[in-house]
Amino acid sequence: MKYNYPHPGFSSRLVSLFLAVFLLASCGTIAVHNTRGNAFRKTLAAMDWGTDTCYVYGHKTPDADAACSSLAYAQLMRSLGYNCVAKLSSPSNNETRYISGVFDFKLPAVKSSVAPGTRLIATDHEEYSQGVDGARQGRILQIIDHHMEDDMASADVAFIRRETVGATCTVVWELFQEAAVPVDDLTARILLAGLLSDTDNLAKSNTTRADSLAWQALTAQLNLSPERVAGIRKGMVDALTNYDGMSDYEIFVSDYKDYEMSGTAVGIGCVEWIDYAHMEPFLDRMLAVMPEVMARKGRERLFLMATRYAPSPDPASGKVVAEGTYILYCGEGARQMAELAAGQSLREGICYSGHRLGRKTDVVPLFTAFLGSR
Ligand SMILES: [Mn+2]
Repeated sequence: MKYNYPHPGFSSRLVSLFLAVFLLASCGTIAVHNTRGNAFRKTLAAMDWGTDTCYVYGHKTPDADAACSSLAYAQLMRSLGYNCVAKLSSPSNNETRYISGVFDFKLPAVKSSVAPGTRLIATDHEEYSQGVDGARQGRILQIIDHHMEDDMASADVAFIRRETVGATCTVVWELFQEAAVPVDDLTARILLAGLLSDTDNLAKSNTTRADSLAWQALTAQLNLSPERVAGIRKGMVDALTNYDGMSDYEIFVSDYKDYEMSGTAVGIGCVEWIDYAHMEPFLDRMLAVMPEVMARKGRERLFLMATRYAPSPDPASGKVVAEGTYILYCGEGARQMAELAAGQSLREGICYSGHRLGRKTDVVPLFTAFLGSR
C-alpha cells in the first residue's frame, strides 16, 4: 500500500523514515495504526485552512466515484472541525443520479469555477486539466486519489494520499478508519456507491484487497446481502448505458477526460454499449461526432474506448458480459497510439482488443509513456 507524505522525494522520505523510527522508538507501546492516525490529524491541524470555505471536488464530467469521494471526504473533514463543502465541476451522469436516488443521498451542487486563491481538496483526480475551472489559481490543500501522480501534486500540497486501488471511495473509507471517525450510514451508502461504480462491484481488474475489505465493511454495516448488492449494481449499469434522449455528443462526453501528455492535448472518452447487436451503427455515430468533440474540447488527439458486450455463455442467466474494447481514434498521430493499445485497425478510425481495456489501468499509462518518449 502506497502512502505519500506531504512532500514526496527521496530526502523527505528519509526524513519521514527517521521520524517514524524515532516515533516508534520513543513510544513503543503506541500501535503503528494510531501513530499514523495521529499523524494524519496533526497534518490536518497544521494546514493553512484560511477562513473561507474549502471546496472538495472530484474530476470534471464526474462519475459516481468522483462525486461520492468528494461528498464523503468533505463529511470527514467537517467531522474533524474543518469547513469543507463538496461541489461538482460539471453535472453528474445517469448512473450517479440513479444511485443517489436508490441510496437516498443528495449530490453536491454544481459550481463550475472558483475564484483565485480558493482552497481546494481534489479527490479522484490530480490533473489540472480535469479540475474545476480556476483550480490553477486556487490553492490545492490535499489530494486523495487512485490515479498516477500528476501536475496538481506539487510540494505545496500539504497532504497527498495516493493508492492504486479500485476506487477513491476505498481510500476515503480507509481515512475514516485512520482518523478514528465512525462512518455513519448515510456516508456508508455514499462510499459504497462510488466503490460499486469504479470497481463494477469488485469485478473489474483494478479491484484490490483494500476494495474488498471496504466492500465487506460497508455492506455489513448497511445489512446488504451480496444478492441485493448485485441487484443494485445492475440498476446502476442499466442507468449508465441508458442513453435515451442524449445527443451523440452528450453520449461521447458522458465519461470523458482531458489529459496533457508531454505537451499534447489528449482526450479519452469511455462508453458502454450493451445493445451488442447494433454495435457497428453505434460506432459509426461515435466516429462521426469526433471532429466536433475535438473542436469543442480543444484536443489534438481524441480517443473513445467502447466496451463490447455479448450474451453470457449461460443464456439462461439473461446477462451480457464484456468481451473486449474498441478504440476509436481521431487526429494526426492518433492511429499509432490506438494501435499500440489495441492492435491493427479494423478499418479507418477503429481498433479492437479482445481484452476489456481500462482507461486508467491500460491506456493512459501506455499513451503517457509513448508521448513522453518521443
Ligand atoms: Mn475513480
